Amino acid sequence: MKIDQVELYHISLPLVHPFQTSFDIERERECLLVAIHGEGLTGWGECVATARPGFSYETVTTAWHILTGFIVPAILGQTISTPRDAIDRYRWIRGHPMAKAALEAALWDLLAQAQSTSLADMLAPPGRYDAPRRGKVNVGVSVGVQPTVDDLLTRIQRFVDQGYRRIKIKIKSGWDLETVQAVRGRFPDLPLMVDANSAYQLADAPLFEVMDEYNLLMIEQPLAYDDIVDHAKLQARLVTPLCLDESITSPAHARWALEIGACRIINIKVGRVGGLTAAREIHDMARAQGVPVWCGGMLETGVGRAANVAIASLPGYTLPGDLSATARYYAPDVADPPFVLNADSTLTVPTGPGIGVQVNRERLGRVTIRASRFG
Ligand code: OSB
Ligand code: MG
Repeated sequence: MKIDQVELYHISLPLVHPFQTSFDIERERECLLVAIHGEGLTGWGECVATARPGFSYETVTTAWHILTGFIVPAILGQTISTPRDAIDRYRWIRGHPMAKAALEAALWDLLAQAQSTSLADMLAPPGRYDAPRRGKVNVGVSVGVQPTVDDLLTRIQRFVDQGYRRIKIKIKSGWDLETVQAVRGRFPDLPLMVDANSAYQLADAPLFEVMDEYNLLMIEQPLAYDDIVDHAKLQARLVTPLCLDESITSPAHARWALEIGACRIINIKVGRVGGLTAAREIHDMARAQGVPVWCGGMLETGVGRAANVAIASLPGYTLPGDLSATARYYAPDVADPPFVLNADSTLTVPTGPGIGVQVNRERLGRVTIRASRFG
C-alpha cells in the first residue's frame, strides 16, 4: 500500500477525575494522534507521551519532533505492505519508543482495514498461537493518589460497585503502608496491587517486606525507572511478585529482566516498548517462559484504548489490564463507540475492521492544540 498522507494532532482532553501518581498530577491528558492515509483508507494511532517528562523522557513535543522530522519522512510516499516494512525504515532512530509506536499503531489499523480484518485478528493470525485469542479482556482500574485515605476508600468502593474486580493503587512515600493497610482492612479479599512508579530505593526493602504480608497480586515498579539490578535484589527478598513497567523499554530489556530475576510479571505498554510488534514479541517470549503479562495503560483516548484491548486479547495476557471503561477517563472521548464495562469485569474486543473505533472529527477539532499534514 502506498502511504499518501500523514496527519498529526496534538490534543488536550480534560480528564473526568485528576490522576495523581508518585511523580505528577494530570488534569488534562495531552497526547498526539496520528492518521495515515492510503488506498482511500485512514488508520489511527495514539502517541502516549505526556506533556511532562515524568513517566519517560519523551513528551508530546519530543514525539512531535521525532515524528515530523524523521519517522513521517521515512514512510511518506513509500509502499508499505507490513508493519515490518515501516519499522525497518526508522530502525536507525535510537530511543523514542512512544513516537515510533504511534506511527506503527496507525499503520496496523490501516493495514488491517485494507485486509477487512480486525486488529485483534491481525495480531493473532491462524496458526500463530495454540490457543484462541480472547473475545473479551479482563480489566481493572488504576486509582491515583487521593487527598485522604477516606477519599481513596470511597473511590475504590465506587469502582467495585461498578463491577471492577481488580484494583491497583498508586503509592509513594507517605502514601504507602498505612494506605495499603486501610484498603486491605476494608476490602480483605479484593484482588489488589500497588504501583510505585519508581518512588523507592533498595534501602526501602524493609517497607516492601512488610507489604509482603498483605496478599498483593504484585508490586509494580518500586525502584528506579532505569534499574533492573536492584529490582532483582528486592525480588529475591519478597514472596509477592514484582512487576516491571518503566524499566522495560524493549524486548531485549524484557529478556534481560527475566534472565536476572528482576520481576515475575511484566506490564506491557505498547508505547513504552516501541510498538505493537515489540509488544507482541515480549508477550510471545514471556508466554514461552510461563511469565504472566498484562496490558498497562497511559490514560489513552479511545484510539489507544482500542489498540490496547486488541493486543490484550492475545492468549498470554492472563492478568487484568489497566483498561477501564471510557467513562472513567473522558466525557466525551474523541472516538466512538465508547468502551463499556461488562458485568464480568471485561471489555469487549472490537470486531470491526482495524481498531474498530471511529475518530469524531468535530470533537477532535475542539480539543486540538496543533495540527499538521504531510503529503
Ligand atoms: O504507571 O501504569 C502507570 C498512567 C499514566 C502513567 C503511568 C501509569 C498510569 C496508570 C494509568 O496507571 C492506567 C490507566 O490508563 O488506566
Ligand atoms: Mg505503572
